[in-house]
Amino acid sequence: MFDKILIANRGEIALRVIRACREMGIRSVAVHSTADADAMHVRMADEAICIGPAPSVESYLNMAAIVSACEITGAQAIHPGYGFLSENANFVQMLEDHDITFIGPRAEHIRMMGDKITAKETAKALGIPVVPGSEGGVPDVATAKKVAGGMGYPVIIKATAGGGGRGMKVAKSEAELETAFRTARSEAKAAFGNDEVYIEKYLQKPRHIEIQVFGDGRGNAVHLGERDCSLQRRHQKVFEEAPGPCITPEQRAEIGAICANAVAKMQYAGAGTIEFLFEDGQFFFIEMNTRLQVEHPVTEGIFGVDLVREQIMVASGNYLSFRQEDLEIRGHAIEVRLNAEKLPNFTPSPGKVNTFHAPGGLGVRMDSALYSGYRIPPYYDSLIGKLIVHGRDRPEALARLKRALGELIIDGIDTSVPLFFALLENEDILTGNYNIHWLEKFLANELG
Ligand code: MV4
Repeated sequence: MFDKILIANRGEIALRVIRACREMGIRSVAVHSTADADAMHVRMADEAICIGPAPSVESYLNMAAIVSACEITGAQAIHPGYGFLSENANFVQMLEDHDITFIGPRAEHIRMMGDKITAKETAKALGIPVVPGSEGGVPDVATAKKVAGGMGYPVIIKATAGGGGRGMKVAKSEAELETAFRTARSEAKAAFGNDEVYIEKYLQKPRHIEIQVFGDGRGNAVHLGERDCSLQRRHQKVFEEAPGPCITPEQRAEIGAICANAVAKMQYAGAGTIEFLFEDGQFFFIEMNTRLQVEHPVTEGIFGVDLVREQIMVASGNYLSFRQEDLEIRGHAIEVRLNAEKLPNFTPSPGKVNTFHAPGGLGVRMDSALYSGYRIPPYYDSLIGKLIVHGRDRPEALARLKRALGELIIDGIDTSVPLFFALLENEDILTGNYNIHWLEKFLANELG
């Protein structure tokens, strides 16, 4: 086992990893930008090292500085958290050259899933149901028309190098196809330096259901059920729950087994998420994320496992500490993302937090790097914490969420908390009756 791990991240996820390290008797090294000298992760880690100025490209994305920080402190492994370098195959290769262990999958799997066409082909070959669409990339408008005409409109054009909603265009009819195709291409070129696109049948009212998987890199793998992350605004999740309110135990067992088998066959190592669109009782693969996700705590809540501990165990060469039959769902968990944003336009609201008081009590978990007197810097994303609740069933989790939000005090900045009070009054939310478009419509009608 490692005796020192460097955390190449900041904020609540850095704390999350430091906590797992401490429980495992592993020393932790925080890295930080000059803007984060007073950040909580710097205070909570056993050691801290400054890796550059405020902009992320010069600090949290600065691979050479992070490797140097490892060499100086003697850390044997790096946990990347989410975002930043967590899905950067070149970083993983660089660490290999320096004999530093990356706590995550191998570079080949990160690269494979980063290319969305290869990801889809791999998924399909492994028996995962995929969205109907083009065979690989679509080189020109004429081919696009042939492909789209063959499967029927509407269609969606996506960037091969994209993901997470960037560089997508919908065409409702052949009349819209040429413009959609050309726009998708040029946006892909501008955003990713790669203009390759592919086409899929556009699903009109799906839910976003993602399956948590875990492999040990030696052909053993499990699934930890699904999360419903349909409530998103501009491709940012705001509310996530597990289990999915519309997924039956039979559907979970079936898609879960398919995913676990695929991950085992790939010899995938560590935590992963297989993303699906779910419509009319059917799952359609869209992407795989090769990292720990922001919303992992809802899965931890219902399965009672520590996913970060497991990542560290597997990275240091251990087999998975649980088998599929050991994993049983208990109750229901919900996470809400607390952002430093001013409603109704979600304008970033950094600045000084005069008072921070976290809620507590049975079934309440607050993952946040805030403290009273902390000044939120303007350079990074607006996530300032996650409130996760667990209950014996969904109604209990919802009631607990409302109670916990009532105890939370974040004074001095604007936050997204009022949105959650509004959601908790809504019949569709209370019954689980929502899809990927629900939140945008709600915001346009109720908060606009
Ligand atoms: C789709 C889709 C409908 N049909 N693909 C957006 C993010 C990226 N991960 C995939 N996305 C979508 N792909 C097909 N074939 C609709 C979306 C989509 C979406 C997906 C999940 C959550 C929120 C969304 C919001 C708008 C569009």
